[in-house]
Amino acid sequence: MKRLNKVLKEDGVETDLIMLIRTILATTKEIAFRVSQGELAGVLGSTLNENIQGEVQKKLDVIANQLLKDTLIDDDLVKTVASEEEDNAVGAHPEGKYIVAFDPLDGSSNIDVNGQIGTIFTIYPAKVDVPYDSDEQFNQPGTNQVCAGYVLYGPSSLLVMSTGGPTRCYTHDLTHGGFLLTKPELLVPSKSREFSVNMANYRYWDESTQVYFDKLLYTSEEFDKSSIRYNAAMVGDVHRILCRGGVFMYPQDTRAGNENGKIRLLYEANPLAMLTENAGGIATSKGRRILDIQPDDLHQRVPVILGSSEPVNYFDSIVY
Ligand code: AFP
Repeated sequence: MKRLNKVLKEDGVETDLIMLIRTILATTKEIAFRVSQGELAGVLGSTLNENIQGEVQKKLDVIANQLLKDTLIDDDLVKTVASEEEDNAVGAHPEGKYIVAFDPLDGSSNIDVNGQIGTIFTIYPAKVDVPYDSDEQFNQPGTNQVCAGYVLYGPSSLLVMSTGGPTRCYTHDLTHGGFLLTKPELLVPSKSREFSVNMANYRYWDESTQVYFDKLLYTSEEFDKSSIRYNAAMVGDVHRILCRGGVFMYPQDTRAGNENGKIRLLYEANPLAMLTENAGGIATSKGRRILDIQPDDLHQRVPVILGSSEPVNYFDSIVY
């Protein structure tokens, strides 16, 4: 099995980007260790702080955020860092070549129940025409991403990543400490009857979204015998979809603050959309390609549907 470094070199990834990816992954290995220690590490439970989204931060989130932030700020290649857990972009090195955004622990409600969680990251080229410590560094569409990936802390730690080419899956080999290529190219089948959606939000959805689900659940023959699989961790749901197909959805709803759904564009929707597209799936928001959205806020939320092309297109044809 090939090591990550070798694969990246064979893929023609430039050396600086490889170095930066290695820096991020070294930190995720430390996070993986702490996650695996569970309660023994004394890091479960909530702190009393709230993050920018008004959510109570979990201790492990805070630690993962600090680890990633510190390592990235130390790296000369990095100009700016953004995180789900930071109100604003954090300046690192004015001459840095890249900017990095991350969700340190996606699915944090799963931390205390030993459920699936993961770190999502995305790398863009730095802008030269705006200050190095400004949020505006990240006002770039997802099509500008030079690398997107996640590390899933499950029964084994997996890295799923694309540097513009195929979406590849690597497994963390504890015997030598590196990531080994275990699925060279993930391919999302175009059809699937599996759905990842929080159905308890049905009453808050707009009429056309409800109509779609009514068809799906009660009348559509095509989706007869469909199944719901929902993790409350987008990273885990998207991983299943990348492995065997399906659809992840988080539509907008009428609850205060959810007018654009819940999923953050920069460090959730965009990297996971790039991984999905590069595995042959599609990812849209209100009928538009997610990667084409021009962001206007660091913590912008967007309605999301992504995964197998046929059911995603079917949703968009009914709702938009
Ligand atoms: P956190 O990273 O704050 O845990 O948020 C997770 C998430 O954004 C996404 O990963 C889940 O799919 C979604 O929230 C779950 O939201 P609901 O609890 O509203 O279903």
